[in-house]
Amino acid sequence: MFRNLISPSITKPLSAQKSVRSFSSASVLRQAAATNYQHILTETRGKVGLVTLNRPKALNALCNDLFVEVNEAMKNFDEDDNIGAIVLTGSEKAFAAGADIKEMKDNTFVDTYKKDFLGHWAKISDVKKPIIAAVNGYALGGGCELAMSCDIIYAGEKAVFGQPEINLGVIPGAGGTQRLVKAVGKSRAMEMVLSGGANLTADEAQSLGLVSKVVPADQLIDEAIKTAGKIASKSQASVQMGKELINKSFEVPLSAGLRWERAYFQALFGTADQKEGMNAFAEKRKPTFTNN
Ligand code: CO8
Repeated sequence: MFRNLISPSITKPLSAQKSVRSFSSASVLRQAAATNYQHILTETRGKVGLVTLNRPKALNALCNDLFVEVNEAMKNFDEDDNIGAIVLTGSEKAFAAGADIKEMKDNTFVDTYKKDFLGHWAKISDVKKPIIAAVNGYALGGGCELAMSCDIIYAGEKAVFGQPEINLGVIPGAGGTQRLVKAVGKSRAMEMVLSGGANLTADEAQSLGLVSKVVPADQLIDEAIKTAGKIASKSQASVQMGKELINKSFEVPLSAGLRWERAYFQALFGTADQKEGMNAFAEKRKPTFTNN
């Protein structure tokens, strides 16, 4: 059964309903949304969808149900024409302290392999709209990987990025050996993944290119929403093609990537937004994009 409390095009499962929850600075909309999800909060701010991981007692450890909810919220925002970008955040203490260790500790190899354990984490990569991860506090293990699955990372001053899985007798499973290398280089990625330490501070993460902006913790969400709002004001086809192409640069050789880029650039001349954008420039006015 589904019900819509926030945005006309957003539906939330009542099955995940939680009865009592207290909020410090949450908005009314956020509280309404929290009654429908058990482990996350959702709200809209203008054209921006905000997803907040909300499992504070476990430092937002990414249990299976939490990730199911994240995927559903992301899908709903992705399908909502009124939303142009998404922000994903956690609490001031933890963006997420990793996959839920207690939930998975007794798993067997055969089960995890046969059921593709945590394979659904990859669904976040199917989201076409840009996602900004606003990271305060711990982003460890799967938490760091979740942030890296997003398109832009903003960090609060006390954010900590690390891949401690080796301390548990395993390795990263959702990008820690792949995306991290591309963001911070081989040596630091090796050090982090193999020693389970060498965590990155927010400033280090920024200087290495993992993070694009560091701000005081209490300003983080507003900063992320501001940038997301700016992105959401552009033509959605252009934004989504830009995201797709940048991600493609990790997958394909340069010549193929450049060919894709040129083809998409040329295709955009078939949109009303291209006419509006270029006419507005010529007429010295601001463009009004209609996503057509
Ligand atoms: N899983 C489950 N519970 C957790 C987790 C976690 N990852 N992290 C913290 N918690 C719980 C603690 O057990 C504790 O619960 P309780 O109060 O019931 O004892 C509560 O959160 C608070 O934690 P602490 O008391 O430990 O808080 P501290 O401030 O002392 O320490 C730390 C904070 C440093 C973050 C510490 O909690 C910690 O080291 N956590 C584990 C970090 C970690 O190892 N993360 C990696 C997990 S493995 C992983 O992410 C693999 C991802 C693979 C993805 C594959 C996809 C296909």
